[in-house]
Amino acid sequence: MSSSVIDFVATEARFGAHNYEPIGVVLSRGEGVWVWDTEGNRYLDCLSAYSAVSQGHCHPKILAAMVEQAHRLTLTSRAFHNDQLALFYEEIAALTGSHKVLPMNSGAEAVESAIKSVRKWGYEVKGVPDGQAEIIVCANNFHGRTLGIVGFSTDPETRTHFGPFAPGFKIIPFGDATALEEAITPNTVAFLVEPIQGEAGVIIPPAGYFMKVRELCTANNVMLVLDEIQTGLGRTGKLLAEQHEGIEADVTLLGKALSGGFYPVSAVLSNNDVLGTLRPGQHGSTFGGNPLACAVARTAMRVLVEEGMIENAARQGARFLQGLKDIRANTIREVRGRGLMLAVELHPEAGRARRYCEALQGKGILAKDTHEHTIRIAPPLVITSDQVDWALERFAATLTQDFS
Ligand code: IF1
Repeated sequence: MSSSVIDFVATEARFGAHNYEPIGVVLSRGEGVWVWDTEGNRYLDCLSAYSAVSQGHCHPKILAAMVEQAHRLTLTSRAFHNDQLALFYEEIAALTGSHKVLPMNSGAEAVESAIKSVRKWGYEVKGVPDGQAEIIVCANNFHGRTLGIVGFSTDPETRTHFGPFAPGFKIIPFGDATALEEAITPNTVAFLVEPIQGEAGVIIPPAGYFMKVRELCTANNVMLVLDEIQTGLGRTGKLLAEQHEGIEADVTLLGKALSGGFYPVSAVLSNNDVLGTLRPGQHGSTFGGNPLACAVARTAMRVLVEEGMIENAARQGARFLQGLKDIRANTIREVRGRGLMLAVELHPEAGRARRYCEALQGKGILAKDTHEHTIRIAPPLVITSDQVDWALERFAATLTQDFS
């Protein structure tokens, strides 16, 4: 390592809260699927900033939109109208088929906003007695880091010593429709769930699960809230992961790739009157819906569609998944994935996934472990067949490597 790398790492460690443990690479430039470190080494990015950079690093059209808008107007607050918000609403509604939009910034804010909205809907429309609203969530969920959200996490690392937490959440197993049926009461206002559990290790629910979930929610007047912050906007090979299940959520949450990684932009979308319960002054955000965010998001959505990234995610995802399945290595326990949201789960005896990620780094690939034994793979949706094959060669070499 050169002295400059040591300096960046040491300085971060000296001044920063140690709430991350990054792989020892200092990145300074990105273009498409590639990133470069401070020493000029090139890597294929198989994390895409946790799926936020789906359109590829520094996409030229999103960059141009951002720069152009930054020259004109960046922030007005919602105290005044701006000439980008209406266009953002129109375009995101047309893309997703939603009627109402609430713009926020981070993913966690979108989740919090949805929780507030479905509770309000529960009291004012469904008729739940005040203070009694229940929201059902799944074990091993990941919806963000705010207090409200970590309060219903089941991951000890995420929640320990951050309490006390807010009541009103019931936790059931993921992929178990009977558990949902049993958990619903007259006070249940919503079921909040990821279409595919990301942090849990890319867990795909059994076929038919979401059909049954949809039926149960409709029958019991329970809002189905799908957290598509990671799965949405093409990541799984469809615009929304719900399309794989043949269902429609009542409330859909988007974030991450909504800006192509340029800026935090998130949104709550609803196809009924959930967002309609919010009146002036009852919810908001200084930055939510700002013209810079809207201009960036409009272009991020446009290039996703115009440049065929969603279809490419389906095609390259299938190629990547098959290629991973074809690797004969006794380190591999299971390979999972849909579109370009992939994971390799290692046998516990193979050692920590982190070591494999470090070995991949040495071969020019950046990937991220999740939990002890799973390597998560989520490259930008602009990846080509040649690049998938290039990556597969390196995954094969790494997964067959003997670390003992
Ligand atoms: C971290 C995982 C990914 C999310 C879903 C909401 C949010 C996220 C489904 C919150 C955020 C991130 C954040 C990052 C790790 C990460 C992650 F490993 F935890 F699961 F992407 F794979 N809903 N996911 O996945 O969005 O507020 O961060 O904008 O370290 O917290 P945010």
